[in-house]
Amino acid sequence: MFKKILVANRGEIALRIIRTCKEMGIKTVAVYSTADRDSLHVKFADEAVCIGPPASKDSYLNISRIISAAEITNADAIHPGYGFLSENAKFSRICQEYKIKFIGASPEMIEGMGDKSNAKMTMRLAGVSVVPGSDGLITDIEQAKITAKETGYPVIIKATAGGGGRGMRIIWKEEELLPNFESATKEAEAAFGNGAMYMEKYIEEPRHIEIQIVGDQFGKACHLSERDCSVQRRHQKLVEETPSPFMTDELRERMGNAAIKAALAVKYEGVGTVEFLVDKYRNFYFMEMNTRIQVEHPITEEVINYDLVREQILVAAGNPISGKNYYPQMHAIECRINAEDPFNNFRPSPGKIGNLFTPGGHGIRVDSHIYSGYVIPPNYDSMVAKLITVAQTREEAIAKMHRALSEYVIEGVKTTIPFHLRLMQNEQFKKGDYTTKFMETFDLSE
Ligand code: MV4
Repeated sequence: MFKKILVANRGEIALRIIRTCKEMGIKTVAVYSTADRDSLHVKFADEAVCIGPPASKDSYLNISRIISAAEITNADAIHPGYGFLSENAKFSRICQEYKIKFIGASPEMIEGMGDKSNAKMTMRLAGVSVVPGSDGLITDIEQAKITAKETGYPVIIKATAGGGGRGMRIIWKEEELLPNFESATKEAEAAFGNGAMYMEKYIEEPRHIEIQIVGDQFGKACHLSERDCSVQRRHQKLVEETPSPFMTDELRERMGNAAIKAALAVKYEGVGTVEFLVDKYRNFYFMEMNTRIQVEHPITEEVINYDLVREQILVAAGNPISGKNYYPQMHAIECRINAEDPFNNFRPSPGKIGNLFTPGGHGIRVDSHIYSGYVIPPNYDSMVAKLITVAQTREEAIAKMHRALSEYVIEGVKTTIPFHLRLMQNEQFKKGDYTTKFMETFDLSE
């Protein structure tokens, strides 16, 4: 087992990882930017190394500084959390070269899954269902026209280096193809340094349902059921829940098997997520594979009673997985509490936290790094807490969430708590009747 893990992240996920390390008897090293010197991850870790100024590129994204911190503290592994360097192939490769275990995917896996068109082809060849469309990349407008006609409008073009909605265009008729192909290519070129595009049939009003998987070094893989992440705004998830209100035992079996097939096809090691789009007929299509621990992992932990970070560390250290699938025994919901003003277009609201009261009681989990007096820096993600409820039924989990949200006091900054309070009372949400289009019509004033 590892003796010392460097946590190459900040905020709640850094704390989350440090807590599990403590429980496993593993020493921890925090790294921090000057903006985070008063952060809890710095206080909770056994050692802490300042790695630079606030800008992410000079600190949490700075590979040489993080490797230096691992070298001087003698860390034998690095946990990257989510975001930052968690899916950076170069970082994973450099860790290998320095003989520091990267608790995440191999560089080859990150590269293979990071190229979305390539990932899709890999999955199609493995027999996982994918959205109909181009065979790999679209290289010119004539090919785009032919493929669109064959696929049938509407179609969607996506940047192969993309993800999170950037470099993506929906096209309803042929006239719109050329201008969108050109602008999306330019956008992708500027954002990712790679303008290559592929094309798919556009699935209208899909649900975003993902399957948690875990694989080991011995060629075994299993699934840990789904999370429904359809409540999103501008590709930012706001609420996640498991089980999905749209799920059936039969669909879970089919999606779980597809996710395992995906994992086995790439010999996946560690915890990962296979994202699917699910249409109203319960057809599902492979979208992307995430090779990291995700923000929303706690809801899975709560319904199957399983520590995913512990599992990540155990698998990275060479331990075998149990080899059985896990099914939700409870219902869990996560609300992402962001320092943003929901009444002002979710505009970020950094600043100093005044009075703070955190909800508690039966079935409540709060993953957060904030405290009274803490200053939320403007340089990073605006998420300040994840409020998770777990109960026997969806109705109870929603009622518990409403109760917890109404107890939560975060003074000094605007937060998304008022949004979540309204969402928990929304009839459509309460019925579980929502798709990725839900937030486009959700009215905060109701
Ligand atoms: C799609 C789609 C409809 N049809 N692909 C958005 C981000 C990227 N991961 C995939 N995305 C989508 N791909 C086809 N063929 C609709 C979306 C999409 C979406 C997907 C998941 C969650 C929220 C979304 C919001 C808008 C569009």
